[in-house]
Amino acid sequence: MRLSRSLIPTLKETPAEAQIVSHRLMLRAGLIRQQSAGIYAWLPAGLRVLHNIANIVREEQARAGSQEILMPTIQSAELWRESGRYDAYGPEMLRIRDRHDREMLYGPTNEEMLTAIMRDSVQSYRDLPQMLYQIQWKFRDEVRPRFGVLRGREFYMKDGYSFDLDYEGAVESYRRMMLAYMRTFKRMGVRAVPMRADTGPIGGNLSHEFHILAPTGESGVFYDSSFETIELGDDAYDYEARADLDAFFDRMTSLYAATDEKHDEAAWAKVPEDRRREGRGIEVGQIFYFGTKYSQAMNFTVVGPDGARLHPEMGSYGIGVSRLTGAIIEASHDEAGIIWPNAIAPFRASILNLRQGDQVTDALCERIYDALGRDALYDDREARAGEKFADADLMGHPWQVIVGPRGAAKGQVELKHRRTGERAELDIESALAKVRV
Ligand code: 5CA
Repeated sequence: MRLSRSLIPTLKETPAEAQIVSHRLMLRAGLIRQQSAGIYAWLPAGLRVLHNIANIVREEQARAGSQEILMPTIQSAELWRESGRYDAYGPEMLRIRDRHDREMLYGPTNEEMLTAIMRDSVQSYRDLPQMLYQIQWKFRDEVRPRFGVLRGREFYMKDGYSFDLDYEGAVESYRRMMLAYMRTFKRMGVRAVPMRADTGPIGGNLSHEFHILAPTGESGVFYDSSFETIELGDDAYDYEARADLDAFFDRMTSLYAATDEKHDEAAWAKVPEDRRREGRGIEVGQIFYFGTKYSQAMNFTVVGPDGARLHPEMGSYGIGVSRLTGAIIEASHDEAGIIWPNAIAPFRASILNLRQGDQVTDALCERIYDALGRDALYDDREARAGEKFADADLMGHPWQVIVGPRGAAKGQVELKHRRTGERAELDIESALAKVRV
């Protein structure tokens, strides 16, 4: 994209309303704009980030055997009365009436809807197990929306659901998702630690939250420092081998890690003192096993192998896709701005034209821009070099291809790596080769 023709409205000033660094940087880098409390519009560069995150989620869900669907954001109150959650959910639920005075709501999650879809479509034990997910907007009327997209009211979530015939199958699905989550976060270039967690309004008695460690996190967390160094999303484990899923789960859960709600002083005391870490985390995902809670309440049964009807065992699995954009920035930035992990960055490189209007410099920039295509953001604005440098650091693309008239005359550019700050004078082909890796 050419910056001169793009809506990437960077800001020099720090917006007064933003209390934490990711919110400030998302506004300053022109990724989002607030529309109402906790409700944001995603501008072109921000939407690229959101799509990059969602696509990694998609690929890893597919590898784990989950099928993508899309359910509506608006749901009927009737559905939620079946499970008893319409009243139980309280003021966090946005309730709406249509023109016929029918009670509707903007979905905060979709356990009821998918249970009803399955009830209509699946009759026999032969149709199970199944895993399905969607990536869709949710609404929760949070008491205190804050920290930008970290705690929004409207937010983008991956919500997945598993249906199994028995407890053993449901545990396998749960472990399968834990492995998928760890691979998902690893590919995003962040470390997320699985922690024993409370289940809240979703229900059930087994749950893990996945936390990116950051001092600005809303949750207090206690964990074994081994989580700072061990391999978290290992490729060696095979989804089709139950023993692998069990071994991975044991590895992840044998080391202590819990949120403050689930913190257990007796177990904590057994962690060697020099490995005890107390800190803060941003919850970027949560998985739940809740058995037959919804299949019973909503009377979803299948005919079992012996002819008797049984209630499928369920779990649900969330990832905060929009929250991740902020969480990744909390974990990866410096004084000058965002430092995007490669897989997430809106563009692989910024091209900085330091002498806009100079024939040789312009021609070289165009050549590089042609070669990189949609992976590059070309700063072709009539602006001072200092401004271009500052904006490129703020926007945080992994590479900056800096083109000035002196280098251009020799067919050379300066290549800067955003994360390390390393700079090198290179000919164009070598610079392109590095950016493309
Ligand atoms: N039904 C289950 C799993 S599909 C569920 O709703 N789980 S959840 O409540 O834990 O939400 C899943 C993820 O969505 C959370 O881990 C978090 O990363 C994200 N999330 C939840 N509330 C918000 C919010 N207000 N703003 C941004 N992200 C949120």
